[in-house]
Order: sequence, then structure tokens, then C-alpha cells
Amino acid sequence: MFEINDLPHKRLNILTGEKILVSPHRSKRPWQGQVETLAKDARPEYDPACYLCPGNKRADGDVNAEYTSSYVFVNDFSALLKDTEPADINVEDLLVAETERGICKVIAFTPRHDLTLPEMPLNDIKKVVDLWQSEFMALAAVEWIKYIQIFENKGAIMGCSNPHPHGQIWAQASIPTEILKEEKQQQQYFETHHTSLLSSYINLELKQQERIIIDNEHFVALVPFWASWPFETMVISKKHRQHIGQFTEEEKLDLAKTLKTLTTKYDNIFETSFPYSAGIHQAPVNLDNQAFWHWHMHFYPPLLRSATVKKFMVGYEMLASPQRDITPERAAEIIKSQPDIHYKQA
Ligand code: H2U
Ligand code: ZN
Repeated sequence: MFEINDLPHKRLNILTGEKILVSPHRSKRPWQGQVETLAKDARPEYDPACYLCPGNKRADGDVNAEYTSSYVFVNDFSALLKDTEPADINVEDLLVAETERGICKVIAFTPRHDLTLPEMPLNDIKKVVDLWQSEFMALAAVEWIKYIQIFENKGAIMGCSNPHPHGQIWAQASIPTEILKEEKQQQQYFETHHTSLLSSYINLELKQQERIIIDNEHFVALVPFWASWPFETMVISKKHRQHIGQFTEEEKLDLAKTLKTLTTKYDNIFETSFPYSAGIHQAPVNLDNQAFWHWHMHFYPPLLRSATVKKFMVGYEMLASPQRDITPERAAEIIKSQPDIHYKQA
């Protein structure tokens, strides 16, 4: 044992098998989080120039329906195409490539151009979760699809192309890198312990109560012990679900509540629309023996000290390993202590 709050140490990410460096002694100085007065981005409810607003023309000429809740369409600039034929290249085991087949979709969360997820009414967030589920099931019914990645890029700092609240789904014929890492770790644990890695993990976290942010009937939100981004969190289902297709109405409503509270707390930290990349990790589809998979969601927000000061994953982090100063425990305290009412609605 050692004093984890004093000594530089490495923590294991049990989902990837990789390690991160924590330097708690560097953050002994008081936390310098500050709220800045940024120009308020007052957006209209409807923007005639937005490619996601109802009834508007998109970049390729298609016209959005006059939709009233959430709305999905095939990405006009899809990174993967459904008609790509299988083929590969291998030059002396040095130049290796193969084609990849897939389907990419865009989801508008609401017709309202001026809202973000935390500002949306709970029932409308529930409709986003409903759409994630129905899209997942529809894509999983396509036999050549093996993995379905549901995600959201939020904020210009994360490269998000449009403030209209939206996310994406990429479905593809093979299993991508991050999922392969988590597959290996979860499978190994399941074979040794006969229970899911994340069931054991959340039971321990619920006992310790040091990194838990939200705990309701069906989900927990927490800062993982191995978080590398300052305010990184995970949402994990309490039941050992493999994928969103298995969620009941009650679970979907609880997920919507969890997302609303978590993203509201995020926005309240610096009184800004908190940017992040977030997404669901779940079992691949159309493959056998995926019982070890445990549904969860990751939130990777870049901000560190204020609405404009972000953490740079550069230098040592690019070349050696992720590193952080403020501990995951302290970050959990900061997020948890934020009000559940959004600062704009308070
Ligand atoms: P972001 O999540 O990075 O903002 O991406 C939005 C997607 O919307 C992006 O992948 C697509 C882009 O290809 N898009 C359309 O499908 N139609 C358009 O008219 C503009 C943008
Ligand atoms: Zn994951």
C-alpha cells in the first residue's frame, strides 16, 4: 500500500489494459477552476442556414422532414459506404490494407436549434435513447454489420461542425481498435471470475463512494479510477446488459435521467456548454459468445481549468502515456457537487 494522494503513481485502465500516470503532488495548490464571462451564444430556435433544422436543405440537396422529436438520416458524407467490396493488399507484410464496409448516420436530437442535451426536457432525451435503441436493432439486423458505434461530438473545440444538438452512428463490418481492447480485457475477466468486469467494478465503486457521481435504480455515473481526461466519466448499466437493444422502457428512462443530470452538472462547472466526445461501448453484433460484454458509455471532455483552458494531450502523453495532476477522486467531488439544475434555467 502507499499514500495514493501524495505519491506519483500509475493506474491501470482495466478496460484497455493500458496505464496512466497520476501526479497528485502537483495539484496540491487549490483548484483554480474559474467561470469566465464569455460572449453568450444566443441561438435562434430555428436557423434557416442550419443543415439539421427541420424542413431545411442539406449540403447534398436532400431536404429534412418537418420532424418534431429526434430525426435520423444517412450521413451525406459517410466515412464508410455500404457497397464497398471486400479486397485487401499485402506487400511483404509491410504495406497492409483491406477495404471496410459500413453505414454512417446522423441523428438530430431535437428540432430546436438553440438547445443542448442538458437543456432538453427529460422526455425528449428519452426519445433520443429510443432512437439509439431502434437504430441499433435495425443496423444489427444487417448480417454483415459487426459493430455499431453510437457517439456525440459536442462543441467546436471537439471539431463538432454545427451547434444544433446531434450525434452520429457508424456501423461497420469489423470491430474497431478501442472495442478490441475492451473485448480482450472483459473476456479475460469473465472467464476467470464468471461475472462481468464492470459488475464487479461498480459494486466496488458503490462500496467506496469516492468516485460515484450519480447512482439511480438502473445506472451509475462515475469518474473511473483510471480516467485520463480531467473530467472524464463513465455511465454503466447496473444490470449486466450486453447492448442497448436489451434495455427496458424503465432503463431507457433512467438512462435519459442520468444523461440529463450528468451533462447539466458538466455545464455548471464552468457555466459553459461543456464540450466532449461521448459514446456507447457495447457488444458487437452478429457474432456468438459475447456474454462477457457489459454496456457502458464514455464521456471524454477536454476542459481543465475554465471554459477556454483545455488539457493538451501532448508531449509525454503523445509519446509515452496519458498523465494527469488533479486526481479522479477530486474531479468526482467537483462534478458531483454541481447543482442538478442547469445554470441557464436556474
Ligand atoms: P459532427 O458530429 O462532427 O458535427 O458531424 C456532423 C456530420 O454531419 C458530419 O459527419 C454530416 C457530416 O458529414 N453532414 C451531413 O450529412 N449533411 C450535411 O448537409 C452537412 C453535414
Ligand atoms: Zn468502453
